[in-house]
Amino acid sequence: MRVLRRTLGTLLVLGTFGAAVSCTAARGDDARPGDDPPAALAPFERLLPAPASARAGGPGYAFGAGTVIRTATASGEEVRQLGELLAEQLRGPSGLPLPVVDGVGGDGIRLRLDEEAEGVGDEGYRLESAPDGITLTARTPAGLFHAGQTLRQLVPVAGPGIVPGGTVEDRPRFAYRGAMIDIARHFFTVEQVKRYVDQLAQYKVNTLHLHLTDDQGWRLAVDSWPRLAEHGGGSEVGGGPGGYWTKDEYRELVAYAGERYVDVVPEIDMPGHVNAALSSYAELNCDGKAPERYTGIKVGFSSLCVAKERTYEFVDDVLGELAELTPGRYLHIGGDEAHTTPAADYAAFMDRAQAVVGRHGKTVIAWHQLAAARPAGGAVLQYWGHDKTPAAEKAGVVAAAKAGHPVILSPADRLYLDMKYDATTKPGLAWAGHVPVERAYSWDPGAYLAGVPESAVLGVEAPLWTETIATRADWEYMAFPRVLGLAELGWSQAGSLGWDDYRRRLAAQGPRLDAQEVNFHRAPGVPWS
Ligand code: TNX
Repeated sequence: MRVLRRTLGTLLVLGTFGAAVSCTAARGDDARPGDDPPAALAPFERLLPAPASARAGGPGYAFGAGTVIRTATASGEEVRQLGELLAEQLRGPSGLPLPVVDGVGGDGIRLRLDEEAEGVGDEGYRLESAPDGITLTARTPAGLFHAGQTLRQLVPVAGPGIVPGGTVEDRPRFAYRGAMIDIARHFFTVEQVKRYVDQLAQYKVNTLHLHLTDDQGWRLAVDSWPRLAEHGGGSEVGGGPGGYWTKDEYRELVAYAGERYVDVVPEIDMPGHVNAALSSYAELNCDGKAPERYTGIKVGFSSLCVAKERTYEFVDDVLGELAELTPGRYLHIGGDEAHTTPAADYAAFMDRAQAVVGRHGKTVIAWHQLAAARPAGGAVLQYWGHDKTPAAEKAGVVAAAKAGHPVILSPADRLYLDMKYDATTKPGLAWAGHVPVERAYSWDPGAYLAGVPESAVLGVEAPLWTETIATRADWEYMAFPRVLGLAELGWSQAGSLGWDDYRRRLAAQGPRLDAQEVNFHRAPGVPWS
């Protein structure tokens, strides 16, 4: 009720693509500008990622025992299912039944698919809250899903009560907003990854990159080369048992992510990072001898045998099966740290691997080392350099971007979730330095690489490498809260970015993360309640 009284009749404008402009009345008379505790943020002010525009005003909507979620029959089964998912997410501990019913004509939460809706793009939406209900409008089901996630943030953590009156108009800055999890160095189950998908999707992250293979383990069953998973899956860093996903498990994860509008980008890392494969099949080795499985954390020592034709049969079989399992448009073929592969061999190998991806109807993503070889038409480069990356290496990426290759930005000293926050962080590495929460957030992807215009930036991604991460608790501790910054950098318009505003909105997510039992780092500099 306090929130309602506070926002009634006030106007808060998170200026369209501009800095937050708010009238102090929206924060309550007792608040001093600049130092409000997080609890003082009204619902429309605490949205994360920051929306393109939000105006609180007029009386709001009170959820009650009679509240229903409405979808138009004409919108089809997908929107209805989306309604069911939103109902499940909103029910929480509130005990409200929130049934999903046909027809958007009456009171309640209305999910309106409107192909003509203006200004929302493919993934954007409008949310309007008034006493007779809350209307979510979008051109696509993905837009409706994101609208629903915004609605979740407008209701109290304990479950729906009152949503203040107002309007949010919103759309993403970048199409690709990703997080990567490495299940090769340490094995994680589909259930654990599903939990991450839920955590990410609520902040409008729309891509999950799975690092499925590396020296220490091969994690996906391949019918034509069964020993990859059966033998190559049976190891991990530190000597644990490892594991692998069956094809059905992988499909289940892809479907689960899809229902949350998260695309899966699978990665088979080649021609380096392949000890698990080499160990599984002697014939993949130039000398015909299979090495032992590997459980350490060195990188850059293994390579497929570039000269052998059998290597390309392997690549074709593996990528073919993977393409068939993957509805998304991308296959990631790694290409990083192939330190034992001579440059000419590397380029020759990548030419053929890229062609295989194309033949299976997919688009290549590779780590930015591909820029030093010959990126195929349409190939996307994932940049993982950092402030100390040599200028010549950066220049190669800039040239590729100028030649039309979209770039995904994953600067290691900003977005690598395995970098320690500071010297006291127990898990993690520090080769790219320490990455405190402010550093992870405070940069502009549209202006990051000199010479790469915003139009060449497909988006941003935060990888989590797991050499030092073996448990869900450590995974969450390293990802949260930094991955929320990634979400905002990917979604929010440039003018809405700003650490001082962000850290207060981040603090306001604390109770939500607590309610979801996320083991997050209560980083200093954020006014957690
Ligand atoms: C670099 S990033 C790697 C990974 C490591 C990571 C550890 C990249 C493409 N290669 O193999 O796991 O550093 O931070």
